[in-house]
Amino acid sequence: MEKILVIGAGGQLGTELTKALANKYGSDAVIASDFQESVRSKFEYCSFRTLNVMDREAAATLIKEEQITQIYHLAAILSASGEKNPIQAWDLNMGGLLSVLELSKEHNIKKIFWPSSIAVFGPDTPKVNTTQDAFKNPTTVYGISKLAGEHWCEYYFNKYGVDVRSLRYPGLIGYKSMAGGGTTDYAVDIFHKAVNQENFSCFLQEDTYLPMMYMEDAVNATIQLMEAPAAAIKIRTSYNISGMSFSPKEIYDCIKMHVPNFKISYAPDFRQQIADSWPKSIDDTAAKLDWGWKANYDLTKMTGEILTKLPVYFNYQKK
Ligand code: NAD
Ligand code: AKB
Repeated sequence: MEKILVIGAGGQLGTELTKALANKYGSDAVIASDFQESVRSKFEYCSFRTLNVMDREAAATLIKEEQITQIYHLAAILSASGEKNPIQAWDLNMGGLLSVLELSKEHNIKKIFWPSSIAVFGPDTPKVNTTQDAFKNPTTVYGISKLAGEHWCEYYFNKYGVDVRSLRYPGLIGYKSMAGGGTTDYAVDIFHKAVNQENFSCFLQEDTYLPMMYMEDAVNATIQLMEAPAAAIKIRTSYNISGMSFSPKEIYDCIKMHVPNFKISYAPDFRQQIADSWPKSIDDTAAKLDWGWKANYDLTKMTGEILTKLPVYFNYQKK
């Protein structure tokens, strides 16, 4: 039987991915873990263990005790938080990954998933339909850690046969969990303001295009990648995947069709520079060819779905 450990399960992605894994493989097959005990209540449907990924001994004990066969390692400090605490971001993003890779080698873990990001690209990368192998000169500590992490994954695969798989996620947008510490977070926050009939102040300029993806597509891509036969995974750094691309003005206009009184203003801050260094859109031909990836959601379909489901999910009262 598979036994899947999700590290950093309490965050924006883990909240939804862990549930999808439990739905697919059964609740008994999934252990959610996070260093924040406070997220335990999100995981009433499966086991939860408090784990700091930097505590190698504790992680090794958990892996042995629970006979873990797969690891999804999600714990990281994202782009905007990383610029405030660069050394801490490097320590967690690199130290956590290296620890998981070593443990996977030592304990013969069958498969590992580790997310990379569009943050591996930099200001000199061609911005439109950025290709898999486009030039990369990341300027954030987050992007540097993801680019180095991609190469560590490839190294462990080539040198030790560790079956580690990875996706370069764009900004992820879902309605079941809040985003925190990233540059794309505005595209999650804007929906909460809209359904609560509050004005939204955007920290990016209105014409800042970024690659984005609906959470359901991201979760499906992740499970599809992990289910693919090993021989189909030809890229062992990380795959580009694409969902949609839009600017703050475009998502605002789309929401306004459902919420006519919704108002936005723009107050760009330090995150503008980060956004300006990233691609506007992504070419994901390799993921399509190698393991059949295809996104299901565009901006219109995602917006309609979130505006319907978010108020019910968070029990927001109509004003
Ligand atoms: P998040 O910040 O919402 O969640 C991270 C989780 O990790 C949190 O619950 C946190 O408590 C936990 N954590 C932090 N330090 C830990 C530690 N030392 N030990 C154990 N747990 C720890 O992040 P997210 O948005 O869910 O992102 C998950 C992964 O996906 C990250 O690797 C991120 O880089 C990647 N990613 C996310 C996005 C996005 O838009 N959300 C885009 C690209 C890549
Ligand atoms: C961030 O904005 O830092 C993340 C990402 C694109 O990696 N959402």
